[in-house]
Amino acid sequence: MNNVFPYRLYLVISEDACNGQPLNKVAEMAILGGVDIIQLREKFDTSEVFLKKAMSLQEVLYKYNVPLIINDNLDVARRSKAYGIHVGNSDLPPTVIREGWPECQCLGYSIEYLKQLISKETLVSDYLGISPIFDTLTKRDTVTQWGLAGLRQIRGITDKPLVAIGNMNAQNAYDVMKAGADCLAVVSAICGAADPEKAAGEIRGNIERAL
Ligand code: TZP
Ligand code: MG
Repeated sequence: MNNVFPYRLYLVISEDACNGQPLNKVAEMAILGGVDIIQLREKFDTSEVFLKKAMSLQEVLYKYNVPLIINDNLDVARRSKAYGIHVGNSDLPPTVIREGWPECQCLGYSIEYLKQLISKETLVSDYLGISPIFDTLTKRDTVTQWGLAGLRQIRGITDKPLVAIGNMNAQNAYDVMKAGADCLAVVSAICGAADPEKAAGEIRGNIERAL
């Protein structure tokens, strides 16, 4: 945890993940339930469509003072005046993002290999996504399934804020926090829930219990 990343429950949202419910509505309900940061992750949109969704989502987020992170699109991140950007191991490297977007306030970087931890890319990042903790249907092209043991190991190596992702839910939230996560990132357990506010509230409650 630090001033740039004091967040505990991170919603990673896409239109597809919302099962036909309007994205902005799901985001708003999730915020009311306890989500305190949101990433818009649209892997298949054109930049124009992605930007439109980001600008529209910003109207909701400004109302609640919740920061927006854009997944893997520097142009959309800058143009939507996002708080920051999240990149994976095979995306534009964090050092390049820093050069291309000096005003970026929050840069997230996914850790898929242990060797990434001792790198310039990790050094310039504001938080690390530990990806994935558990197997998930939401993302199939993963490398290392860290599990709780892997998360504990990483906690012992770095002081950077750690965001756990990959099948995070109300059942495992407490244990994942106790294993060293600072924040949990969630797609389906909130976006796919019949009541996203209630789902977020249950996860948030178990996070708070572990602090
Ligand atoms: N990166 C690693 S796992 C994952 C991403 C984007 C998907 C997590 O989705 P879910 O539905 O919360 O398991
Ligand atoms: Mg990527």
